Amino acid sequence: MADPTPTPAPGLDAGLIWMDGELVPQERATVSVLSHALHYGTSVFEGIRAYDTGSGAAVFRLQEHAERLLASARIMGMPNLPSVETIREAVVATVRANERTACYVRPLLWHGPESLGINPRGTSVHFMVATWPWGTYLGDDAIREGAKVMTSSWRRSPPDVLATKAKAGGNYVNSVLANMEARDHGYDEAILLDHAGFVAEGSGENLFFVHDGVVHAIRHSVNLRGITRDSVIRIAEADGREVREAMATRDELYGAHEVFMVGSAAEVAPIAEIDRRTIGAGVAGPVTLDLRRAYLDVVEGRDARFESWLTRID
Ligand code: PPE
Repeated sequence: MADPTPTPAPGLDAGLIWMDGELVPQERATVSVLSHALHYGTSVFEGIRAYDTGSGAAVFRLQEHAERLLASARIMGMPNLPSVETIREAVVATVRANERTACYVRPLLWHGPESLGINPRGTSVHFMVATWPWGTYLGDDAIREGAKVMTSSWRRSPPDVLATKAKAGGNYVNSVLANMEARDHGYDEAILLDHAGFVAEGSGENLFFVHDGVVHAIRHSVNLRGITRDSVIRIAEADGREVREAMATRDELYGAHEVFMVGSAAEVAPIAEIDRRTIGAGVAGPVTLDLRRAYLDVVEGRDARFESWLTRID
């Protein structure tokens, strides 16, 4: 018989989890198998990082993440939502209760178990926040040497197929398929094209390329409006770099001087190889490494110009 108490995955130690207004131990933060979200992917989530600033933890761009969580929920038509303030307070309370310094933060809203069938109306909406330590997303080797990535055979969904601006659980089946394909073939990550064949994004990251010193951020189409993408653009501009938004084909990336991925989990991650073609010198490029350093200075509280992006936990 199945054990009714789910055992936490080894390595995923979330400690105390915020569940609908209270902090409960991970073992008790469980849901019904009849939850609508489990059957139909009707959840929305965020991925945030808190960093060790040397004088306590700081959550990076909490306001923007809370706002995007609510925007995703509204796109999905979820009722009875917490306020931005409640989301912020829940994140701060969870980071503080677990005495985290650096961690990943995962807020989630989902439809509960009161009824099944496609229409979620009539189900309750729940809110949780979990935190856990999470090292480099693509692995230390990928950061040091540059990631090896492949163009996925899976496309990003067109905007009239899925609500691509909602960070919704169900949308991530697309990312899961692409990421599994890439990993199964020995690559670190997948790049997904859009329905027209232009570069969209990674399975969990936005993309940039550098050509002749100019930083190009892949334009929003069916990709997520990334908060790291926005941060990197603003940091690069503040440091006097020229930044453009651009569409790109996959072969444009092959010929770029540098390509890198950004995301809350991935931070700023160099790409050394796409589809077995060497990018630039085949190592983490100088502009990428400079932007990565600048980004880490900001998130770890060493750059006073961007202090307003940090929510410091006393
Ligand atoms: N695109 C996708 C598809 C995506 O999932 C993310 C974040 C981004 C772009 C970058 O967005 P932002 O974090 O706001 O800069 N991916 C999150 C989930 C990763 C996961 O494995 O789960 C993240 O980075 O937290």
